[in-house]
Amino acid sequence: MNHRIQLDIDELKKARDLIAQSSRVLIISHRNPDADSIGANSSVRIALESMDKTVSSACADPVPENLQFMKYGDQFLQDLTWQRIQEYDLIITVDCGAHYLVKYHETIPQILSKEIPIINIDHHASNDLFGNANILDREGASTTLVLYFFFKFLGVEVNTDMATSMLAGLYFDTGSFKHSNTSSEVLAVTSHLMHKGADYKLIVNHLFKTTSINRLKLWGRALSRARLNDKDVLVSNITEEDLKELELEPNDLSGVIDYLNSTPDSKFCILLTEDMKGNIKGSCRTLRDDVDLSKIAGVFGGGGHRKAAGFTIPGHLEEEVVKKIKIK
Ligand SMILES: [Mn+2]
Repeated sequence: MNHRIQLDIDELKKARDLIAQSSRVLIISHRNPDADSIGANSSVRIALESMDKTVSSACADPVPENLQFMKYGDQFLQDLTWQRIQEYDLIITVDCGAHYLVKYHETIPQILSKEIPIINIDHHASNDLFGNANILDREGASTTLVLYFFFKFLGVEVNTDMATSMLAGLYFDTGSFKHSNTSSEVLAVTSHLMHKGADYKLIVNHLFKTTSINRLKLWGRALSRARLNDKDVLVSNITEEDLKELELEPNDLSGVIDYLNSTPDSKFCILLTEDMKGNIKGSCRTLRDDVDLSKIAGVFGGGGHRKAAGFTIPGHLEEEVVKKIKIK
């Protein structure tokens, strides 16, 4: 795939005006944040501070420890109230592939009412344009790649810390430059970010070389349970019991899906995980161009991209259910 980022010029201008009119900005990453969402938040925050704005970062879920190496990665607000949010005159959401991934609206519905204007910056096919301005490329490799061109439009100079945060997002969302979204543009921007001082080694050490023995064991369980069902879907699962035994969290499975998604014999792969909160999380990946996983995940109320998507449904991975949905 050799996609090039295309952003709507009217939306860019709207966003620029909203930023110009603002003085206190709240940047929100999606629930269960990943490196792209945190990298985007960090780089937008640095950019806005260079414009003398007062900025806070927020996420409804805690920032995983291995993402806190990015500037401001350890300074995220988690609990918010409407009263607190009203201190801001602009909200920017980053990498939120649909409005509900903001999560705060579940307890603070006003947050998405646009009473405080919203700039929605994202790269998911599933984005439902919930912002006053929507800076979006539905086929972009990462939100930080979209930001690279947004900053260019705004005339913001990329400094070293921004470059590291932006490259972290790009590195993560391209599966360390292995996924099919790794275009010539991705590599050109990567080169430019490294030229700007992005710390590639720091990124690799935190996003890839962070594996504990128990984590390897968990991955081993996920890999050894891989099976092809009668529809040529490769399926594996991890239960709450697995996670408890190894004293790990669902986040510790991040990355294993790329190994499940390396068999050309399967149409797509799906990893079902109990999230320890009474839900089953499904992560789907495919190598094929003729499968649209965002649609398949959509059937279960989830979303994402054509080649990478996910969903969450309430329930447990009981033997009976596993049989019924033919994943054995
Ligand atoms: Mn992303």
